[in-house]
Amino acid sequence: MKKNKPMTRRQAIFAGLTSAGALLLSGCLKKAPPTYGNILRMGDDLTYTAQRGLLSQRALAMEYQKSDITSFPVTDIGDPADPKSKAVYSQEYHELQANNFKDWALTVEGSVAKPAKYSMDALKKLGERTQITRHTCEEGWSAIAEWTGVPLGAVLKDAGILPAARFVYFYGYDKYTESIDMLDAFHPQTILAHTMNGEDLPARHGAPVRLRVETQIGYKNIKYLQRIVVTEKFIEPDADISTGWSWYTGI
Ligand SMILES: Nc1nc2c(c(=O)[nH]1)N[C@H]1C(S)=C(S)[C@@H](COP(=O)(O)O)O[C@H]1N2
Ligand SMILES: [Mo]
Repeated sequence: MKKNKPMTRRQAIFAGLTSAGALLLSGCLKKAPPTYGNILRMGDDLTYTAQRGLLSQRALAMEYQKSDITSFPVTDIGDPADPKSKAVYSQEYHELQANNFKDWALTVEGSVAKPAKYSMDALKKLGERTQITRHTCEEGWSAIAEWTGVPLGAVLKDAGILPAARFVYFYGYDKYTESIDMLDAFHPQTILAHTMNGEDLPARHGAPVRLRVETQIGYKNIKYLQRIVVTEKFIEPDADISTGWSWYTGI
């Protein structure tokens, strides 16, 4: 809190509520968590602070056996390849899909020393991890699948992530966006998945690449990935926040 600047009501309540969390975090989280929205969102800050303080960066989400794999519904804002879909239709995505995504490349830019476009082959050279995990949607269903992909941390390292970087923003062809912080970005189970249950990622599950972030709820797992932007600042409005959902949804 800066001197001579009166606390807002929200800051005062937040400061009081999270003083235990703040003490716990001193030395382990240098900067305050992102704050946004109104007083009703106060619990989000508390959740973020508490989880960031209590969870080790390496704590893994539960992994399952092949025999646990279930059917997997499709839920999204619409198919970016379909002009009649309720999502924003993307001519570019439509054409990439028609050519089986051979010309697809993921843009990585922002707070990185070497902004680049990664082809699927270039991405795959950076590493691979396979995990069988449970996806939990905020709408009340969950499903288990096996995901194979490239650790996001390996991609960020390859692009030369700069020391001041704090957040990673993701943009999908359907104009969906998501963002996560560095603890989740470098979490070992956070992968850019290109394979689901041993097959190329099916179109409606987000082909050719989607994010899997197993430490948060379903909507963080952005599909139809087009672009990643590394930032030093928390940018508002994020899709979650502008639609009334929490930005941080740790499970
Ligand atoms: N690009 C994009 N990604 C998205 C969504 C979306 O609408 N667009 N929906 C999210 C939500 S709410 C969930 S539950 C999962 C659903 O993934 P699935 O369709 O593979 O089941 O994707 C998430 N990622
Ligand atoms: Mo969801």
